[in-house]
Amino acid sequence: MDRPRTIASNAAGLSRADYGGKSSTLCKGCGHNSIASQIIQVAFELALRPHEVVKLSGIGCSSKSAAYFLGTSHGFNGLHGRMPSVAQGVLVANHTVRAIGVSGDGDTGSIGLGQFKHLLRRNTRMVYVIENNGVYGLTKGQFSATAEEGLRLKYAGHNELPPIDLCQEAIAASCGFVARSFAGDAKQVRELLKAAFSHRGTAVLDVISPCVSFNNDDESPKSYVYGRHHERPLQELGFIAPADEIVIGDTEPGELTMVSLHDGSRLKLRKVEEGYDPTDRAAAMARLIEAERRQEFITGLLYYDDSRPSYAEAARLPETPLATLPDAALRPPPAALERTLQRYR
Ligand SMILES: Cc1ncc(C[n+]2csc(CCOP(=O)(O)OP(=O)(O)O)c2C)c(N)n1
Ligand code: SF4
Ligand SMILES: [Mg+2]
Repeated sequence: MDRPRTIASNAAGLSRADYGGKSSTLCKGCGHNSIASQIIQVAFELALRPHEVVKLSGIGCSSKSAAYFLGTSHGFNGLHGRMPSVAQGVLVANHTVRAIGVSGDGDTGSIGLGQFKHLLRRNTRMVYVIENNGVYGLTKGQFSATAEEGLRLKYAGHNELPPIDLCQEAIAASCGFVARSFAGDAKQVRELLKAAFSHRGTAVLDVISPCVSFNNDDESPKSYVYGRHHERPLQELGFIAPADEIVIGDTEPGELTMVSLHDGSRLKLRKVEEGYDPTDRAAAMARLIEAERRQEFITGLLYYDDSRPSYAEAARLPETPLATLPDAALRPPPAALERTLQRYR
């Protein structure tokens, strides 16, 4: 039962501290720490009930960071690159829990790329955060699949291969919520996270998250200095929960776009880049390819489409989660099997 609300507590009667986790053992200044703080803040602001949340991760410094938020929620730290399979299992067993996966660019873009693409294809409802630093931080800084071609780093040397853009991969896989952000832009990360929790299917948030130990040279596109100087937001974002609806009487025609989210909340997009339409799939892909060519770092809501059913909807999972159905419903008696077999005899 929810606790009564006090000034420092949210609608679930919980304080921000109730959403914390263990103390971080990551390097001081690691972008992943900042993302963990934003997850805590967003879970507090959305008044998520920790026992209704499951956090999932693979292997890497990024995947370790799931221990640093929502300490009383459910959690499963899977194998490297296999978080999507674990998430799928969890969400088939109980599609009513709120799921957040935290992964790295290696975990998602290198070893886990196939798993990532199939999760998006299924549109399993979860927030999928990629903490993208272009290197395998945990194993001492080798280039990952998202490292820029030609990048030279002190420990990893020279990268000969072209990068994989995980937002392009997500759009190609028909993901209906694709966003990019920067760990140094806390407000944008928060607004996108809130909207991601309200999405119907898989919501991908690719956050450039500098690795201060192995990929933070000023000229590296995944460093703090580069991000601060080159971030080019497509929109200014504001999340509006259903209960806040009353405050949006001030829309300015032509400047604001409202994106209606699945649960009745909305994302307010104030155009920064003239003419950018996040609902145009081909244009979103073209803009990402253009950004890559110009070595630009675009952030914001890149693509949005709420029309695809989630996996639970497409698979017609019963309203009551499979995990809580009684044995009688899950295990039909031998006579039921016999009746089914009769049809094939
Ligand atoms: C099957 C398997 N292969 C390789 C490894 C070694 N390994 C552990 S973490 C990691 C890469 C982590 O990189 P990333 O996902 O980008 O996370 P980061 O540490 O950068 O946050 C690798 C290759 C492993 N644990 N398991
Ligand atoms: S090695 Fe890099 S990714 Fe890992 S904790 Fe340190 S700064 Fe973060
Ligand atoms: Mg990494």
